[in-house]
Amino acid sequence: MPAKLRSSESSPFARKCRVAIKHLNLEDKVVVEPASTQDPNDTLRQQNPLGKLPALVLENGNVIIDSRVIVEYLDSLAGGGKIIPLETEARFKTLSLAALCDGVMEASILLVYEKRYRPDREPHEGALDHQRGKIEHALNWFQDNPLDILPTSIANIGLACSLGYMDHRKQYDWRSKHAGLVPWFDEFSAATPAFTAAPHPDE
Ligand SMILES: N[C@@H](CCC(=O)N[C@@H](CS)C(=O)NCC(=O)O)C(=O)O
Repeated sequence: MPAKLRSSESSPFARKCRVAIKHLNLEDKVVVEPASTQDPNDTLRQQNPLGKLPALVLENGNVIIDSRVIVEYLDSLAGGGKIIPLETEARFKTLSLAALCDGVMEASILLVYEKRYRPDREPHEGALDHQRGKIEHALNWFQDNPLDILPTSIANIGLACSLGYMDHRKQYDWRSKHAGLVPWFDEFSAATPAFTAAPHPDE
C-alpha cells in the first residue's frame, strides 16, 4: 500500500511535496489524498495534532509532519542526494535556502489568514506590512543572489512554489515588485516539468 500525502491543491507547502513526488518518480509509492484544514472531522487532526497539512501517512501508520521533514523523507525514499545534496556544506546551504523560501510561504499565508480568520474586522495594515516586508526582503535577496535553475533542488522548488502561491492568491504582486525574478520563474518552470505538473487549481 502506498504512503498517503494529506494535501490540498492550494497549499504551497503541499505543492512542494507534490512537486518532489513527481520529480523523484515516487508516484507509485506515495499517493496524494485531499485533506481539509477547516473541517474538524477530517482525519488530518488525528494524523497531525496541529491540524496542518501536508502530512505523510506511511504504510505502517506512522505519520511524518511538516513539509521540510516530508521532503527529506521523499529524497531518502528516492535513494538520497537527489533534491537535497548529501555533501555537508551543499546540504546545509540548500536546506537554509529552502528555509528562506518556507519563510516567504509563511508570510504569504499570514497575509491570507489575516483576512480569513478575522472576518469580523478590517485586516490590520501594520500586521500585513510586517509580513509584506519579510517577503520583500527575501525576494530582493533572491533577485540579487539568483538560485541555479538546475539541478532541481528543494531550494529552487521552494522558491518556485512561493512565487506560484502568490500568483494563486494574488496577495503580493511579486511580478511587478521583483520583475527580475520573472525570467527565473519561467526558466525554472520550463526546466522542471514536475513543477507545472503539480499546479494550484487556477494554473
Ligand atoms: N511548517 C509547516 C507549515 C504548514 C502549513 O502552515 N500549512 C497550512 C496550509 S498551507 C495549514 O495547514 N494551515 C492550517 C492551519 O494553520 O490551521 C510545513 O512546512 O508543512
